[in-house]
Amino acid sequence: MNFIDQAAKLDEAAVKATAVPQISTEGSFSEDEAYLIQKASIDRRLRRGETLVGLKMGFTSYAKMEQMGVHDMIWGRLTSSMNILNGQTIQLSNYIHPRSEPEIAFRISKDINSEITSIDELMTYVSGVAAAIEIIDSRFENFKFSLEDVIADNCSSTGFVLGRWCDPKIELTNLSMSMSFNGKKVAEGNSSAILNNPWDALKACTRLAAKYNQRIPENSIVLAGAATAAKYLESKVEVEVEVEKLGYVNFKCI
Ligand code: OOG
Ligand code: MG
Repeated sequence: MNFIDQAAKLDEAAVKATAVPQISTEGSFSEDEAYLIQKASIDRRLRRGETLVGLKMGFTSYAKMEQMGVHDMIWGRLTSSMNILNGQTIQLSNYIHPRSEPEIAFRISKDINSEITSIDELMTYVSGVAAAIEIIDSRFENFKFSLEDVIADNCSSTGFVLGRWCDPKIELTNLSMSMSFNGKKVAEGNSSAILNNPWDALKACTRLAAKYNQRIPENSIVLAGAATAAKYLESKVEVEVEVEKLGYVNFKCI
């Protein structure tokens, strides 16, 4: 397994919006090797001038694990080019087979360099929480992958949209979360589907980031993972996510 070649293949697949075969069909590789490929592909983006703006958690809800047939938490990196503004329009031709999903985002107020196990302590590192949408676009054909494949592919990340920042003291359990396409509900869930409490997803993120020597920088964001299954995007659709108490966030597709 040549990490650099695999990273280049996945990065080019994203740039060209063209799917590639799963890496696992060439032979088995470990989770640690998958994270090395992810890091090498993100390093290519950073060399092009993008900056690291956050981390994301994946498969923190059963709805997502069931949809994708993968049963372990994963984490990936978010870069500046993935940031889509609230209300912005995206062009679907820039993507392979994009899907969107409802999320909750945390805004990190000071560097996190090690695992933080207490939610009270974690709260001292967070200056805001927001309703968010993640756009995922697996670089693998048919959106099919093994756990190692999807880790190498930076957990399918391609975009994220943030709503308005809210007080982090707002209770994040048991909030209804829904996503609609042109005003029609396409996914409904609850924030407690995210590891029973989205703060536990941030806690898990501090553990995994520390394990892989990834600092969670001041002013970066962390996505907790989707509460519902993701839905394929279509042209002329306005996607809106509502999280109870946190409000609305949206983007449009052409
Ligand atoms: C992998 C990304 C998972 C989440 O929120 O669970 C994820 C995928 O579903 O392609 O972002
Ligand atoms: Mg997600």
